[in-house]
Amino acid sequence: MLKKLLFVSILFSGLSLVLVACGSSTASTSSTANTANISGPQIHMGKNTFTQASIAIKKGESLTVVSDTSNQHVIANGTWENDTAKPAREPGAPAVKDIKVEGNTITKLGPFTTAGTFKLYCPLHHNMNLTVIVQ
Ligand SMILES: [Cu+2]
Repeated sequence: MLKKLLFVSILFSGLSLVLVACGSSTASTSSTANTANISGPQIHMGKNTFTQASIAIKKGESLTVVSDTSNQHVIANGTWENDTAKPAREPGAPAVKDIKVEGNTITKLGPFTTAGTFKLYCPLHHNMNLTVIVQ
Protein backbone atom coordinates (compact mmCIF):
# COMPACT_ATOMS: atom_id res chain seq x y z
CA MET A 1 0.00 0.00 0.00
CA LEU A 2 2.74 2.41 0.99
CA LYS A 3 4.71 1.46 -2.09
CA LYS A 4 1.71 2.20 -4.28
CA LEU A 5 1.24 5.63 -2.69
CA LEU A 6 4.89 6.42 -3.23
CA PHE A 7 4.64 5.41 -6.87
CA VAL A 8 1.59 7.60 -7.41
CA SER A 9 3.21 10.63 -5.79
CA ILE A 10 6.34 10.17 -7.91
CA LEU A 11 4.16 9.93 -10.99
CA PHE A 12 2.38 13.16 -10.11
CA SER A 13 5.56 15.09 -9.38
CA GLY A 14 6.86 13.95 -12.77
CA LEU A 15 3.68 15.14 -14.44
CA SER A 16 3.79 18.56 -12.81
CA LEU A 17 7.39 18.93 -13.98
CA VAL A 18 6.24 18.34 -17.54
CA LEU A 19 3.44 20.87 -17.10
CA VAL A 20 5.85 23.49 -15.76
CA ALA A 21 8.17 22.88 -18.70
CA CYS A 22 5.28 23.43 -21.14
CA GLY A 23 4.10 26.55 -19.35
CA SER A 24 7.42 28.31 -19.72
CA SER A 25 7.51 27.84 -23.46
CA THR A 26 6.43 30.58 -25.84
CA ALA A 27 4.52 28.16 -28.01
CA SER A 28 1.75 25.67 -27.51
CA THR A 29 0.59 23.12 -30.00
CA SER A 30 -2.66 21.24 -30.29
CA SER A 31 -2.98 18.11 -32.33
CA THR A 32 -5.78 18.98 -34.72
CA ALA A 33 -6.15 21.97 -37.00
CA ASN A 34 -9.64 22.91 -35.86
CA THR A 35 -9.62 26.66 -36.44
CA ALA A 36 -13.19 27.27 -35.21
CA ASN A 37 -12.18 28.41 -31.74
CA ILE A 38 -9.16 30.53 -32.61
CA SER A 39 -9.33 34.11 -31.46
CA GLY A 40 -6.86 36.74 -32.53
CA PRO A 41 -4.65 36.91 -35.59
CA GLN A 42 -3.72 33.78 -37.45
CA ILE A 43 -1.43 32.83 -40.28
CA HIS A 44 -1.44 29.69 -42.37
CA MET A 45 1.31 27.42 -43.61
CA GLY A 46 1.11 25.58 -46.88
CA LYS A 47 3.44 22.82 -48.06
CA ASN A 48 6.61 24.92 -47.98
CA THR A 49 5.50 28.52 -47.52
CA PHE A 50 3.58 30.84 -45.28
CA THR A 51 0.47 31.70 -47.26
CA GLN A 52 1.20 35.41 -46.76
CA ALA A 53 4.57 37.13 -46.43
CA SER A 54 3.64 39.40 -43.56
CA ILE A 55 0.98 39.98 -40.94
CA ALA A 56 0.19 42.97 -38.75
CA ILE A 57 -0.91 42.35 -35.18
CA LYS A 58 -1.51 44.46 -32.09
CA LYS A 59 0.97 44.78 -29.25
CA GLY A 60 0.28 42.09 -26.66
CA GLU A 61 -1.35 39.69 -29.09
CA SER A 62 -0.19 36.16 -29.82
CA LEU A 63 -0.06 34.80 -33.33
CA THR A 64 -1.71 31.52 -34.18
CA VAL A 65 0.03 29.50 -36.87
CA VAL A 66 -2.17 26.96 -38.63
CA SER A 67 -0.48 24.21 -40.60
CA ASP A 68 -2.81 23.23 -43.44
CA THR A 69 -0.88 20.33 -44.91
CA SER A 70 0.74 17.18 -43.55
CA ASN A 71 4.22 18.69 -43.99
CA GLN A 72 6.43 19.34 -41.00
CA HIS A 73 7.82 22.83 -40.42
CA VAL A 74 10.07 24.55 -37.92
CA ILE A 75 9.59 28.16 -36.79
CA ALA A 76 12.46 30.22 -35.48
CA ASN A 77 13.64 33.81 -35.17
CA GLY A 78 15.48 34.70 -38.34
CA THR A 79 15.12 34.92 -42.08
CA TRP A 80 16.18 33.50 -45.41
CA GLU A 81 18.31 36.10 -47.11
CA ASN A 82 19.72 35.48 -50.59
CA ASP A 83 19.19 31.71 -50.23
CA THR A 84 20.99 31.64 -46.87
CA ALA A 85 19.31 30.85 -43.56
CA LYS A 86 20.15 33.61 -41.09
CA PRO A 87 19.04 33.00 -37.52
CA ALA A 88 18.63 36.28 -35.64
CA ARG A 89 16.38 37.60 -32.92
CA GLU A 90 15.52 41.28 -32.91
CA PRO A 91 15.39 43.13 -29.57
CA GLY A 92 11.83 42.79 -28.25
CA ALA A 93 11.02 39.70 -30.30
CA PRO A 94 9.60 36.74 -28.40
CA ALA A 95 12.03 33.81 -28.37
CA VAL A 96 10.96 31.34 -31.03
CA LYS A 97 13.48 28.55 -30.74
CA ASP A 98 13.12 25.99 -33.49
CA ILE A 99 9.53 25.16 -32.70
CA LYS A 100 8.53 21.99 -34.55
CA VAL A 101 5.19 22.24 -36.28
CA GLU A 102 3.72 18.91 -37.28
CA GLY A 103 1.24 18.66 -40.11
CA ASN A 104 -2.33 19.89 -39.60
CA THR A 105 -1.75 21.51 -36.22
CA ILE A 106 -2.23 24.84 -34.53
CA THR A 107 0.71 26.55 -32.82
CA LYS A 108 0.59 29.75 -30.81
CA LEU A 109 3.55 32.15 -30.86
CA GLY A 110 4.12 35.04 -28.52
CA PRO A 111 2.73 37.13 -27.04
CA PHE A 112 4.47 39.90 -28.96
CA THR A 113 4.83 42.52 -26.25
CA THR A 114 7.00 45.05 -28.10
CA ALA A 115 6.06 47.11 -31.14
CA GLY A 116 8.31 46.54 -34.12
CA THR A 117 9.02 44.35 -37.13
CA PHE A 118 10.06 40.80 -36.36
CA LYS A 119 11.24 38.14 -38.76
CA LEU A 120 10.44 34.48 -38.43
CA TYR A 121 11.39 31.70 -40.78
CA CYS A 122 11.29 28.00 -41.38
CA PRO A 123 14.84 26.62 -41.63
CA LEU A 124 13.50 23.50 -43.38
CA HIS A 125 12.08 25.28 -46.41
CA HIS A 126 13.98 27.60 -48.66
CA ASN A 127 12.73 31.20 -48.48
CA MET A 128 9.89 30.37 -46.12
CA ASN A 129 9.79 33.76 -44.41
CA LEU A 130 7.24 35.60 -42.31
CA THR A 131 7.39 39.19 -41.16
CA VAL A 132 5.34 40.03 -38.08
CA ILE A 133 4.57 43.72 -37.72
CA VAL A 134 3.53 44.55 -34.16
CA GLN A 135 1.70 47.86 -33.82
CU1 LIG B 1 8.56 24.97 -43.54
